[in-house]
Amino acid sequence: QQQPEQPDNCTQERHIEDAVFTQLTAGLMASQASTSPKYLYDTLGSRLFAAICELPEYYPTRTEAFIFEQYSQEIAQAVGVGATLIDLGAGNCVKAAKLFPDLQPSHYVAIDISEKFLQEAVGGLKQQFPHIAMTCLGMDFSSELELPPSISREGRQFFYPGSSIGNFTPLEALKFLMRIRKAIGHEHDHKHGQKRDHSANQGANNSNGGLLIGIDLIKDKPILDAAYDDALGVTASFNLNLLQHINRLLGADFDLAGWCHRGFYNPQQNRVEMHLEAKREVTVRWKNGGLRHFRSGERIHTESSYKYTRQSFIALLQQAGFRQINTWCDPHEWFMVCHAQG
Ligand code: AVJ
Repeated sequence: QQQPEQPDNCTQERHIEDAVFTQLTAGLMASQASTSPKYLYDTLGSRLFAAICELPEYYPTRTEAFIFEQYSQEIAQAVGVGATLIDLGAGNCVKAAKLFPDLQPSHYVAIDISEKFLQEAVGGLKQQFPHIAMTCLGMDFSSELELPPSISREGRQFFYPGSSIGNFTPLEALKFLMRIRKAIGHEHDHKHGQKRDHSANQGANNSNGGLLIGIDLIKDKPILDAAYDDALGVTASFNLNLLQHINRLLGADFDLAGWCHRGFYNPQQNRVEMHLEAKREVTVRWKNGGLRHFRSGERIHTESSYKYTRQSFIALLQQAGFRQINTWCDPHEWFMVCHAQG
C-alpha cells in the first residue's frame, strides 16, 4: 500500500499563500473591514516598529526595559536559575539576552516565525554566552505551542515581553495563557503517562515552570493616544505600510495617498485601536477579480492593543490556572512585568 505523500516545500508554501489570501480577502470583504496585525510586519514594517520603540511618545519598550533592569535580581529569584527560557517572538533576542546574566538559563529556546532571522541573532549570542545551550524554532506559536521532545519539560519558563499579548482579545488571551500553561507541562505527568490521577497535582506546582510576561497598563487617554499617533508620523507610516504589504500579497492596488492613519485609545473596550481611513471614495482591486468599494471616511481596522489593570491581568492569570504571581511596575504604573508559576 502506498504511503500518503509528504507535501514538498513548494506545495506547503502554496498552502500558506492560499491561507494568507483567504484570510486577508475575507477581512477586507467584511462589512467592517479588518486585517490581522501580523501583516504589519514585513521587512520594512519590522524596521518601522523598531523605530516606534525609539519614539519619545512610545513608552512601553523603554518602561519595560527599565523594570527588567531595576528588578532583575528579584525577577531572577522568582524565575529561578538554570531554567529553560522559551522566548515567544524572540526577534533579535535582545530583551532575553539582557536577562541572561541574572537569570542564568541553562537552555535558551528562541521562537519566531522567521527561523532564518533567528539563527543570525542566536549565532551571535552563542559566542557571548557559551554556557547556555541555544535552540531556534521557526514556528507560529499563535496557532501551535507543541515543543519538540528535545526541549526538557523540567523548568520551562516562557518569556513573552513587550505587551504582545495585547493583540489578543481578553478571551483569546485567556485561551493563549491556558495553552502556555499546558506547554509548561509537568515532568511528573510525563514520566507516568498522561492519564494518571491528577488530583494530587491540583493546586500544587511541581513543574518549576512559569511565565514571565510584560503587560501595558490602562492609563490616561492622552498618553495612550500619543503613543499610537506620534508627532513624527512613524506609527502612521507603520500602519500605511500595511497597504503596501497587502498590495504585494494580494496583487492589490491600494493607493496610499488615499488613506490616513487613525490611532487612539477606546476606553469602553480598554484597547488602543489602529485603523486606516479612506480620505475619499475608493475602489480597491486585487487578483482573481477581487474588489471592494470604500466610502469616504470608511475604515479598515488594522490592530487592537488591549490594556489591563494590574488586578485585571492577575485575575486573567489566575483564571488560566497560574499561581504565585509576582508583579513589578515602574513608578507611574504605566507598565507591568509579571511572573507566574505554572
Ligand atoms: C507589538 C503589539 C506590543 O500594541 O503597542 C506599536 C504594536 N502598534 N504601535 C503595541 C504597535 C502600534 C505593539 N505590540
